[in-house]
Order: sequence, then structure tokens, then C-alpha cells
Amino acid sequence: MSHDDFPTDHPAVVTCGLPYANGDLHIGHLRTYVGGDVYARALERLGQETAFVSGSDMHGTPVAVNADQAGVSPEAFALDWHEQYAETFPKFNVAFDNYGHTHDETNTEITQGLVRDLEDAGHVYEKAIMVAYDPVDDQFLPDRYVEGTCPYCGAHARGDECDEGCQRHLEPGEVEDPVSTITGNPAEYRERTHKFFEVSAFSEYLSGFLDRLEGTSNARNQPREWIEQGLQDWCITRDMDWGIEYPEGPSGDGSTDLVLYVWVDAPIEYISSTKQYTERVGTDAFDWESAWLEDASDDHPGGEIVHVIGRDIIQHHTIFWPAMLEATGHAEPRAVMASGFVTLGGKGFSTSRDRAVWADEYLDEGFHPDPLRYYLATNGGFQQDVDFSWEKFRDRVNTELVGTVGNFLYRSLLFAHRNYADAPIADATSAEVAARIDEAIADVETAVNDYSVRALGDAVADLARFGNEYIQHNEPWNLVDDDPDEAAQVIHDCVALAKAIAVLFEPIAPGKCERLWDQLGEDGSVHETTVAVAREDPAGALSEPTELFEKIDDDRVEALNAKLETRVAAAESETTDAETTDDADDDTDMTDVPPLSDDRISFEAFQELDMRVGRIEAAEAIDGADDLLKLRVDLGAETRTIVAGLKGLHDVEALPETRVVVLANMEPTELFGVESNGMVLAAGEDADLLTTHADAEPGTRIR
Ligand code: B3M
Ligand code: ZN
Repeated sequence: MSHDDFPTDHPAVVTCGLPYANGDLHIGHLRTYVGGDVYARALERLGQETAFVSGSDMHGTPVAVNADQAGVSPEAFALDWHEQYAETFPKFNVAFDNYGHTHDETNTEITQGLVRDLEDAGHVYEKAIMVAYDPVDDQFLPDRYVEGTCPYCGAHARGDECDEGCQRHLEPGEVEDPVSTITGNPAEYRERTHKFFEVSAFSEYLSGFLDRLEGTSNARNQPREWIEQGLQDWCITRDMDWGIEYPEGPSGDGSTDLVLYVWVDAPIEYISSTKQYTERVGTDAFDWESAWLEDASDDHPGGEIVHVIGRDIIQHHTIFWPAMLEATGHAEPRAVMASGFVTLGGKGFSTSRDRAVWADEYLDEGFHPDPLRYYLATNGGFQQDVDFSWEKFRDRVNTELVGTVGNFLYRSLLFAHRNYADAPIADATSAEVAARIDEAIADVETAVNDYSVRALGDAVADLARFGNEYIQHNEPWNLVDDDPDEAAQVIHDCVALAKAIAVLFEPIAPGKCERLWDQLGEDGSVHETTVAVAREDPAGALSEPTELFEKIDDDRVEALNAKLETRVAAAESETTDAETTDDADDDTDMTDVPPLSDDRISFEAFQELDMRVGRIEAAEAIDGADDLLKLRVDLGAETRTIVAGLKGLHDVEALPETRVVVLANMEPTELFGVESNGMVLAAGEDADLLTTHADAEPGTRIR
């Protein structure tokens, strides 16, 4: 890897986190895939040799538990979903160069080889640990087969992650009060010997790696804290049948009846998928080894590896994975882009309650994929959470895609077609417009080097805005008769701008830009062009244009909302899905309510809590903090600054004037450089704010 600006001389590999092959994809899942696809296309636009790869994650308990419920084998279950994903991604113009899966031969071989290399390098050891076991059902309970209490924060947690609390990865044996998710039986801990990868030996390397790492800042900041707290070694085996078998050791004594932990073979699929791409296109087109293998003797630093992931899997990609790569002579990732989550109308998606806009459903409604790509890519910074609602979607489509980009293209091309079709328009693009196009190209280059998918979209929207002002200001329709040369120049400039938009907008709206390319009478595919083509004179052989983007009207939005509400109500009335095992972004199941505490406190103890009615005066995001808002809260006697984990869960603009309940004598604490003086009380995963029933004045004591 280099740290030179893109494009570099090394091959790049852009990867997307592998979806677990265990259920339908909704539009929230699409954010990282669209982000990765936009980024990979943009790199290619700069002339960077790029492979864009991913695959389905077939193993582990997220798949096995759902397969159990469906009553089929994990293999058949996962393959089925894998095939569906492989069909769905291209429908959203997410065009992987290779989309494999973790259970195929390539990945099995590479994974077992890599684990052997880890062993050979002395980085793996055996240790007896306590693992959860169901004595009634007589089976071990790895990962999602067990639930309990997080030992770090006390939240309800899965066996392998504190998904509802502090988000930590949990090692086997860590979750407290374990209960089997299959039978509901209380589990016990039994001793078993497992294999551990010595991650702690890489602390120093990883600190340096994080200093070099590019991408989004959340991917550097969070892991730094984990390293400071001291890294634990990582258990890489599981008591399961489903997974990649632990390889025989070099002396033959390493064989075990264990499988590898899913998080070992999952990222290795990034390598395997790249290898499969090379096998298909040949090493001249793309050489997977020069991308993934580090060869210092050859002054060969490996490729530019860019991982695009959701922010819940930062730890795996910035600690475990780079340590594995470093230990086995692989290239170091150059960047990790970790996206925020997508919420639906301000709340989490819930697959069990059908509270989702499904990927297929979006297409079945007749929507083109590109407007959704634009929305997901540009509605917020990559690390911020993005809220989707049909209203917000309508607004951005109607204002920006139809009103700004589409409007400029249609009015320019229609005018040009009517007056100049087939005729050369003017000799060259004017200096003013050529300079503006150069500026847009520079914006795109900066966006790529800043890993900002949103800035890519903004660069084009700004260019179209300029186009609208340009045509409006120069009024070519008034010049056609009086000054035909000047009219021809203006319209030539507009067509040149349209061509530049086609080239620069292709990463975000590839389908629409191919159509625009056709309308412009240009040869071949816009996908094959690089940014330099945005500066070339347009072909000029225009066909009759049609509008590129369609407006969404209010009735449509109402109908779509009504459909969603009806479905959610129907799903909620079927209360039988207590055992659902949804993705991390799912709402908490109501059946998860923990038992009431037996530890009683005295009235005096309660009196020590100084709880007050507060009124939020102002709310704003805090730079660098994924979940936090800075609130100014009127507590009657004084106004306090309070930091609260409400970001992405509440509409920031709607918060002022909300009445809340505040624990006023909470110790002050500093979060992201802001001193928080009190705690705003809220219920559950969605941070449902506690408020008062009538209008108790700010400062009123709660008793
Ligand atoms: N299969 C999905 C997730 O936890 C998981 C990603 C693997 S990436 C190597 O988001
Ligand atoms: Zn926790």
C-alpha cells in the first residue's frame, strides 16, 4: 500500500462487509453496498485499477440459528440466501467484480492455509475456557445460541456481542447469567479447550497501523481506546458443526473437532473473492497476489485495500483482521470506511415486525435504483446515521434529482436538440464553463481522497446548479434569432456541462448516466470513461431527450406510508415471534424484558436522586461522536449542558421545547470534549424520552 493520492500505481481492492446469508435485505442493508460501489466506481473514474469484491457470510450462529428455525440445513439455507443476494445487488447497480461466499472451496483453502500460517508463526495457542452449555439439551451454546448480561455494561447481550449496550465483542464465557436461545433453559459453563490467536502481541503494531489508517475517523478513534484498555487474545474456534474445519496442524496433532469462528473466515473472503476475480479475468487484468501479498524485498507494498463496512464491525476490521494480515505477510489495509446506520422514520428497522422497506419491495414499487443510491450516498456524511422516510426521499428526489440535475439536463438538451440536432454547435467550450468543469473534476478527486461519498454527489449537484444559473442568465432562447453564434456557444456549453455530469455522476447514478450518455449521442458506455473525458467536447449528435428523473407526488408517499403501517400492525399482532434472531439493527423484542429486580432500595435512597423536569432549549450534534447530541436544558433554577445518546434516534430539529426528565445530581462527565452536567432519562433501545403528562414547570422535582 502507498499513502499517495489516488490514483496510484498499485492495484486497489474495495471490499464490502459480507452480509450474513440469513434473511431478506432491506434498504438499510444497502447503505454500505451502495457506498462501496459508488466509491469503487469513483476510483475507477480516476483511472485507479480497482477490484470491487464481496461475498455472502455463510457460517456462524447468525446463519445456523435461523436455519434451525426454518428447519433446514445451514448449508441449504445459506446457499439459498446467497443466490438471492447475488441477484439483488446488480438490481441496485451494485456491480461487484466478484461476489463469492465463505463456504466455497477457494475460501476454505485460503482460510485453512492462513490459519496454518498463524500456527506456524507461533501465534496460536490452546487454552481451557468455560463455554456455555445446555445440560438439558446436551449441547454447547456458542455465540448467538446463548444470551445473558454484558459483564461490561450490564445490558442484555448476545453470547458474542453486546448488541444492545456497549457494542463490545464478547469472548466465549464472558456473558453472565447465560440462557439458551434455543430452549430458553438456563445454561451452565463447562470447560473446553479452544484455540486462541495472540492478538495482544500485536498491540504496538496495531497502534501504528491506526496512525496510518485512512478512511472515516470513527474507524480510528474507537479501536485506539480498546488498545489503550489492553487487548485480549481472541478465541478462534467454536463447538459447532457448521463452519470451516480447523486445519490439521503441521505435525498432525493440531486436528480438533472444532470449527473456525465465523469471524476468522469471513474477512478472508475478501482475499478469496479477489482471487476468484483474477481466475476469471487473468492476472494481466487484475493480479490478486500483488494486491494482497506484501513483499518488502521487492519494494512491493501490496495493494490499496479499502474496506467499506457498518460501524458495528469496526473492531473486527481494525484489530483482529489487520493482526491476522500482519501475522501472515499480507498487505495492510489502507482505509476503513465505517458507515452509520440507517433508521426508518427515526426508528430502527425491525425485520421481525416487518418494519422495513425491503430491497425487492422498493424495486417492485417501480422505483429506479439510482434515486435510492443518491439518497443513501448523500443524505449525510458516511459515518453519520441516515434516516429514511418516504417523505424525505420524495423531497430530495423532487428538489435535487428532478429540480436541479434533471431540470438542467432536460431544458438544455431539449433546446439543443430542437435547434442544433446533428449540427456542430460551437467550436469549443467557453473558458468559463471549461474552468467550472475542471473545478468539478477537482472536487471529485478530493472527495475520493477524503473517502467522502457524499461529496461526490455534492460535486455534481453543484455543477448542475451552476448549469441552471448559466442557462438562465444567458437566455439562449432570446439569442437564437439575434445572435445565433452566441446562442450556439451557450448551448454548446450546456451540452458540455451535461456530458461532464454524465461522467462525474456515473458512480452514484450509473443507470441514469448511461441513458444520458445515449441522449448525448456519445459512443460506448459512460462506465468506461475516466474523469478526463468530462473535459472533452461533446459529440453533438443529440437524440430527443426524455426526462431522466421522475417526480414523486404526495399521494404516492401517503400510499407507501399506509402500506408500511398496515404491515407493521399485522406483524405486531402476530406476537409469536419471540425467538426471532434478527440483525444487530433490529429493535429490541418485547419478549426480552428482563425480570424485575429483587434488590429493593429505601425511600431515602430514592430521595438522593435529584430528578427534575427539564425543557430542551437547543440540540446539536457533537463532532466525531456517532450517537451523541449536546443539549441545552432549562432546569428552572439554571440551564445545563447535557450530552445524551439520542443521535439518530430523534429528529434533532424537533427536540427543542420537548419536556424531559433529568437526573440533575449525576456526576459531571466529559464526552468528546463536552462537559455533561446531568442525565436525560429515556426508555429502551429507541431512547423513548421520559416526559411529563401535563405542563409541570422546568425545575419541578420528581417524587
Ligand atoms: N457477516 C455482518 C455484520 O456483522 C458480517 C460481516 C462480515 S465482514 C467480514 O455486519
Ligand atoms: Zn455491554
